[in-house]
Amino acid sequence: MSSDCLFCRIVKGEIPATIVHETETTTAFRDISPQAPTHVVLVPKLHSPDAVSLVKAAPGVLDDLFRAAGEVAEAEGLGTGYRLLFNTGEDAGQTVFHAHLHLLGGRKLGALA
Ligand code: DGP
Repeated sequence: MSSDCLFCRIVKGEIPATIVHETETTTAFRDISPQAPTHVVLVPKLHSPDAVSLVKAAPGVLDDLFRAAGEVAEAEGLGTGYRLLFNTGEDAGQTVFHAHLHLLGGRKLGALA
């Protein structure tokens, strides 16, 4: 946990967020700036700056994130499809340097840029 990391602070409950799912290793909450009718961010409770660092530090946690994403997608009724993505690094548009998996759905999604 890092005291100056936004997502660590959401995980700890210091900053409010709409939590939709929680497991031993993962917290999932609605994105503050949704890009689709359903836009949930799934974050490991363990601080790691991006997904590749996370898989090196704690490989099982990545499995947990994807499992939790499937559970959220089912709960949100996204049976016709959804997108899971990690922005990794500044050029990919990553703005919060605590690994997080975006789950987007609820509309037809366009091609990736
Ligand atoms: P990325 O650009 O991949 O680093 O995604 C960061 C996401 O985090 C972005 O879609 C907006 C979201 N976000 C940023 N600050 C907050 C916040 O304070 N609360 C919530 N719920 N989401 C946030």
